[in-house]
Amino acid sequence: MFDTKPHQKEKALLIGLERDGVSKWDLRESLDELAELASSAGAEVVGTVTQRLDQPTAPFYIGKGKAEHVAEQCRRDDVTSVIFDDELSPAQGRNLEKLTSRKILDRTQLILDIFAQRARSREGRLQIELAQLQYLLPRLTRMWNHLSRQSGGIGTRGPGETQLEVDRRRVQERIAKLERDLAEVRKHRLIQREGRRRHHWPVASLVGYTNAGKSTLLNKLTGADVLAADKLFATLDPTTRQFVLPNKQKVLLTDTVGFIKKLPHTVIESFKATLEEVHEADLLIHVVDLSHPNFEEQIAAVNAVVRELDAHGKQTLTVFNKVDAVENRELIRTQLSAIPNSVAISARTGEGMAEMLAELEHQLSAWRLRAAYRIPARQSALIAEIHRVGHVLELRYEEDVVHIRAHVPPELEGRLTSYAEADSAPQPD
Ligand SMILES: Nc1nc2c(ncn2[C@@H]2O[C@H](COP(=O)(O)OP(=O)(O)OP(=O)(O)O)[C@@H](O)[C@H]2O)c(=O)[nH]1
Ligand SMILES: [Mg+2]
Repeated sequence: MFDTKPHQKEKALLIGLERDGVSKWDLRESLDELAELASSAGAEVVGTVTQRLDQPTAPFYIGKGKAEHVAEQCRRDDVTSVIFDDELSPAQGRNLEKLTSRKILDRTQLILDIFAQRARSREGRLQIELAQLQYLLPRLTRMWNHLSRQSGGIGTRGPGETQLEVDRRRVQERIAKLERDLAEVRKHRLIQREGRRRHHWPVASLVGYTNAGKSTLLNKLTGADVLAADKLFATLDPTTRQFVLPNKQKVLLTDTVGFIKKLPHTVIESFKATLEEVHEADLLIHVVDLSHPNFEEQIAAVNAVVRELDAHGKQTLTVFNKVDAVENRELIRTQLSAIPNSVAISARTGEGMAEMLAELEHQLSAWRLRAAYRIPARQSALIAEIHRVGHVLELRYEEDVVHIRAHVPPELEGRLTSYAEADSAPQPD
């Protein structure tokens, strides 16, 4: 998308709206993050423009006067692109482009652009192309609708609509093809996962806000060589490495794409195959950048995505990272006591690593227990929960009772005692 000449850096102007009651998220912080996204995409941010409006205007998103002011600033400061903090309608995009003669982008396109730059694996590329086309498809329609409504008459109806149909069909065909290819990739992934399952090693999945330090931690623990960089969405493709805890317990550790607030739904949808790793994990390691001023909102954003992936309720080790950059030691203490089973580390300096490994050992030791249960088949929510947060080894229906042999985390185990098979106390695997 940023297809300027090689040495010419894209110069971006950021635009945000201050809206009453609509956005709980502070505008300033949202724009700061947008600036980080822009520089991660390779642009230089030359300024920000904000406006207080109850709701976006249909033609320009911002007011007309403001839009003209933006156009002038673009000329004055040699701005090459204008980036809006929310999704724009196709009409807004077009009007703004006409008024400013500059490239107009929104947050979603920016994130998709970064993903497109980062995707290395075939799977990653397929997923990002799918997300981009899904973003495009409704816009294709609305754009043509808009055109024929505005100008109407000869040349816009017949041929225009035919062209639209052709374009839409092409995009839909391509989407269908990408979905088929991804289904293949998914099958392959499933085989790999089954292979790993045979080893009976617990799988821990690193989750966290983008730039929290997930890849740095994976590299530190396993000596892997995953790109860790101070830019958003450095990692896109999942990496799984094995490592052995001091007590000889083996663990598979998966690193994957970072999360972000307002992560476009199209992205989550098309990255489902990759994010499946999170869904299938036995344990989540939630890495938090404690040195970030908005770490609490980042935690909430990550939890929201985890929920969307139907991976909530899994056993989670919260790792407060970057403590070397936290001056307020009191903050570390309060966070550690606020969140159970949490540890504070610096993946950079190694501080706190021993405690983290001990906590991992502790949490995973429970995974070595497996137990057998008899559960009435009508308890479908409970059975679904065992699937989601546990690791089912065997499942057998017998009339209206389900026999399940599974590894389950301690909290769930506590709630299942009344269903335990008579002669089966939890046993080491
Ligand atoms: N000061 C400090 N910086 C760290 C620490 N851990 C990671 N970083 C830095 O934080 C930045 C992001 O680290 P990554 O490991 O790439 O983060 P990530 O969570 O994998 O990010 P994405 O792949 O973008 O989701 C890098 O510049 C790291 O060097 C730490 O403990 N302390
Ligand atoms: Mg990473």
